[in-house]
Amino acid sequence: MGTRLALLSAVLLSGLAQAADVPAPPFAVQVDEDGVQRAGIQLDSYAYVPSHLIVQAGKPVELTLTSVTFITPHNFILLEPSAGLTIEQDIGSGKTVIVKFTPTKPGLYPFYCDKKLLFLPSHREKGMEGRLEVRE
Ligand SMILES: [Cu+2]
Repeated sequence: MGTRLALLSAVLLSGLAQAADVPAPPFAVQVDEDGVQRAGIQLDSYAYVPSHLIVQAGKPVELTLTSVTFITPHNFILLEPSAGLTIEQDIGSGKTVIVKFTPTKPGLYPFYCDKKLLFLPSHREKGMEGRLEVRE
């Protein structure tokens, strides 16, 4: 037990050390006992953490989107109607919103924030983008 904890700490610490330059590994979402795939995503300026989630097709997904920004509003857009994905959700600064959907088709689908101030690049262009990987 102690060894496993130490190992886990080492993995977490090395992950933190690399966070700045190496993309985090994909996050495989677990299926809860009630069959729902639940995960949380933190929204900051300008990133989603985690930014790459893996879920299974045909099972409901619940994403808890939590903004940790002080002023800047963000959103979560995932539009792939052919895969059952039509999400356009605003998340105000400091707010938490839950979105529910069931992906119907395997694939790799981008999600992003399209907020922008007039004449400035969008948040997506500043790197606020992630991927939902739907597996068989
Ligand atoms: Cu944004």
